[in-house]
Amino acid sequence: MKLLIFGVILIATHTGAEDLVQGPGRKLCYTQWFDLDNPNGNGDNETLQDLRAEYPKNICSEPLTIQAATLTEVPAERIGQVFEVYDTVSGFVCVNSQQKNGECCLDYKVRFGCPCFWPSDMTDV
Ligand SMILES: [Ca+2]
Ligand SMILES: [Ca+2]
Repeated sequence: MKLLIFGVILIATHTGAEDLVQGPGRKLCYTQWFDLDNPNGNGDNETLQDLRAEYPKNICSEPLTIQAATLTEVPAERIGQVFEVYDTVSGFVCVNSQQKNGECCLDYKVRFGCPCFWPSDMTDV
């Protein structure tokens, strides 16, 4: 009886390990860069909602990462401006009135990291 229980545990453990090995890869592929809006008006709005409307096939349904950068290729994190929205669910929004010293937002572009099996318009990292 003890031997049987030991055997069952062994099989269960083994199956779990196999699942791990065969689990889906998490390799990331980036979309193209998107720049829909300019900083005029109330700010620079690169929301996922707007981008999906404009490019319905180019962004996976659940992006894993988002990157924003200025049009001169500087990562948004290094600029030091305030971003109202910067996430994989809503996209990116910089509001002019939230910036220091009456500055306007710079013009930003965004791209998304998707699982690599997503079929369209992907470039490798
Ligand atoms: Ca604008
Ligand atoms: Ca922009």
